[in-house]
Amino acid sequence: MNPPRSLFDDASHLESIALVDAELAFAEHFYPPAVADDLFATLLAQTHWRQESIQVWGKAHRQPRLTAWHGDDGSAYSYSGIHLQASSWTPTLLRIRRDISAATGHEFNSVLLNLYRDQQDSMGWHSDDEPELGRNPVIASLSLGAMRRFKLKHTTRKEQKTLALDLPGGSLLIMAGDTQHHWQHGIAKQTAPIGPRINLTFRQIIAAKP
Ligand SMILES: O=C(O)CCC(=O)C(=O)O
Ligand SMILES: [Mn+2]
Repeated sequence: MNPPRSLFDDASHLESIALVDAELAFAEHFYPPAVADDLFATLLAQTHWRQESIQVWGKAHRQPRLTAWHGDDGSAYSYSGIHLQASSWTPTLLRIRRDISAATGHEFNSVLLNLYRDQQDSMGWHSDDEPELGRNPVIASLSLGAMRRFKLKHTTRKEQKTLALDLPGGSLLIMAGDTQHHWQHGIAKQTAPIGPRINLTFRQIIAAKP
């Protein structure tokens, strides 16, 4: 039997990013530009994008982006009062999942797609720490389309500077280990006009909610 491949030791150009209380790896050119552009166009056109409403203090707010959730049959996911039933895998999503699994040695049974239509779309500070993801989830985040700035801030150690990572189309960011216990991440709105960006976060849901 082959030993499991390390997250940071493979031929996929993933390089470790040093950050306390976190395990991060980044490949700026996981896909070459032509492939990334193709995947972006296909996903933009073929995805059934929805604008969900989340509950904050009992009040419904429309999310400032569009989303879609795909995964293995029967998988479901909940956050901020949204319950998403997975749509099935498409050939494009299966292809990306296969490439990311080959590069990381990790399996993923679901993917959340986010479409940031322009500079006004965003994602607030959060950790991906839902119980369904298990204790130390490996989350693989592929970016396509326009480059946006992804920020990470430590939740308790104020001396830790916020880390800003520009995520260009075709880049892959892996968050693993105890990253989700100590850091929040998000994508802020920006003033400079920018075109659409799609982000896919591949996740492994370990248990169905009762
Ligand atoms: O768009 C991104 O880069 C981040 C997406 C994200 O954090 C999420 O889907 O949980
Ligand atoms: Mn996240």
